[in-house]
Amino acid sequence: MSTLDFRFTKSEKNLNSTLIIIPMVLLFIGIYGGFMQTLFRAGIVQSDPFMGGEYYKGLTIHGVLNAIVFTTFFAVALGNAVIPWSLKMNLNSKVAWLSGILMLVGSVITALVMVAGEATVLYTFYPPLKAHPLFYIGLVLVVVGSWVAFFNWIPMYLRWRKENAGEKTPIAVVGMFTTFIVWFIATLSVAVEILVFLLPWSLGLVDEVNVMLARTLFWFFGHPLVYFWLLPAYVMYYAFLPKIAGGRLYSDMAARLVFMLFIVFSVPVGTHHQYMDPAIGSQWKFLHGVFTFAVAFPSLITAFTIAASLEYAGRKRGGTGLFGWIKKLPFFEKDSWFFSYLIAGLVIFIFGGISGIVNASYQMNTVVHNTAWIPGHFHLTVAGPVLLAFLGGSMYLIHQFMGKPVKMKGWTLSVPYIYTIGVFIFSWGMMRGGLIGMPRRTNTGASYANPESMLYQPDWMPFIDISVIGGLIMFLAIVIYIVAFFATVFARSEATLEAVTFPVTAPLHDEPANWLRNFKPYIYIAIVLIVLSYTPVILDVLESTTGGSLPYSPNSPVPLR
Ligand code: HAS
Repeated sequence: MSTLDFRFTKSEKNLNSTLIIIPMVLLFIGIYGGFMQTLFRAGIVQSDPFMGGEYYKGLTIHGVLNAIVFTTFFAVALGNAVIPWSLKMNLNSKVAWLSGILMLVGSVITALVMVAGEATVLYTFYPPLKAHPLFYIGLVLVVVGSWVAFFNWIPMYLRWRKENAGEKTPIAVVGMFTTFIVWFIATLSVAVEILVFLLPWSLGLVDEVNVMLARTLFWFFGHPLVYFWLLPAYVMYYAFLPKIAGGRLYSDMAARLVFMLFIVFSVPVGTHHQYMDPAIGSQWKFLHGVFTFAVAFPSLITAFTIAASLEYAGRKRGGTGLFGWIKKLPFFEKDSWFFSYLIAGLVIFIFGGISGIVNASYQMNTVVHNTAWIPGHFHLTVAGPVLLAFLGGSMYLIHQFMGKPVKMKGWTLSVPYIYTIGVFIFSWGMMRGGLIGMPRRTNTGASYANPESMLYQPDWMPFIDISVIGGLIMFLAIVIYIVAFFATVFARSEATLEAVTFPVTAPLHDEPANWLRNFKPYIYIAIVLIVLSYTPVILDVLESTTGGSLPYSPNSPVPLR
């Protein structure tokens, strides 16, 4: 059966549309929370007119809804879309719905607890900041729901392998399995952190919690989390972008190697978020630093492979000369609106990647850690390439699964370019401010602009103002996107869009690469590296910490009992 003959069931279409639409509403609430942060900092507003509350409340809503909820839903929806389509097999619908319902219930619980001000703990939920037990329970449901989706794909894939022995697994399937293998390994540690430590502590069953151990378990999860965000974008860069650009994937082998390297190196690197933490020996920080440079390598391969694929497309479209092919790419063609989301993200990621390499270097990390440089970095990664790829992907999935024509195509096309201008201005302001010591995440009451605040520092103000301008442009771009998205959702269906299809690319060369066909060896290597790199870290933490901490609230000067 060709992919043209494959049909999604109505139930699959409804599920995937739900998995896109509901988190889009949550994303918008989260982005609104983010925009409010920049206004608080600049002293333009003192309190959120809709949600009220203090700085940590808004920042928690922003981080959790955007970085955890929206991304997890999108990754599941993309997997539910490209895996059945590529393997030409329908999902087990009951299991797929179970996964969706668990995630929806979990997200709604988490969102309500945050809006009620009962979880001002940021997306890292570091103790001793303590949230209401329902916050942790909601997050657990989101994660378990995503596991159920993954477990639903595994038997399909095994059956496909049996029936298609000797055939290469389609690249989009390799990418989605890589995403969820990394996610599954990473979430095991956060499951331990929540179920063994934070939840009993939040329920009052134990008084104290080991802060360093909890942070270490969090970062075991926290760094691979960033690749869980990035990998679905890579699926779209490798599987869709060359075709949308009018060309082919330059090297199928490079793409497969990239995904396998992410399985190997995504996890044993988390301590680079803890370079400045006590309790972990510097030799283990060095080891995690080495692996951090290793995990940048697949992104460097991606830069060259995707650039070569784009050059091939540009030349096929008539481009000549050293750079003449770039002009021929469909940057401003309304029908290629999806291209703009992917290419703008890639351009942003050049700078996100460079700033990541800066963070990874221990000495430079001592300058930028806990400063506004870091939000500058992650808005060039998760809130740049990842967000734009997910927005483009969401529009494409909705258009396909609901059979609706994309509305406001000109505006839809312009969103990534407007957003890119905004995020560059925003991140430049944050990073320059960070370099002169402007801190991140400080709960200063209202703003750095208040001369009575302990953290008032006039030198920071120009950079805060610059980031407000960038934030405003980013917010405008998102408002345009949301209008176009819901205009598409509520548009009249198109009968011609009966069969769902994806712009999957063909490789330029035939490269057998048999050594890249099986996930197992790479999972084994990853497990060995994790054991070698994390056992001494955990032992160090256990040996050098005694007792624990009572809960603490940002609004209370004394620890809570
Ligand atoms: Fe990071 C902190 C190091 C990538 C997200 N990172 C963070 C935090 C987040 C985050 C959220 O070592 C803050 C966490 C917190 O709340 O405390 N990061 C790295 C490194 C990489 C990296 C080495 N980060 C990411 C990605 C993220 C992300 C991806 C989200 C999706 N990061 C760190 C470190 C810290 C950190 C430290 C801790 C800092 C601290 O002290 O707190 C690498 O993976 C980056 C490799 C990327 C490249 C770029 C490749 C370029 C490409 C584009 C090519 C363009 C083309 C277009 C083809 C080498 C692929 C051509 C254009 C035409 C027109 C033709």
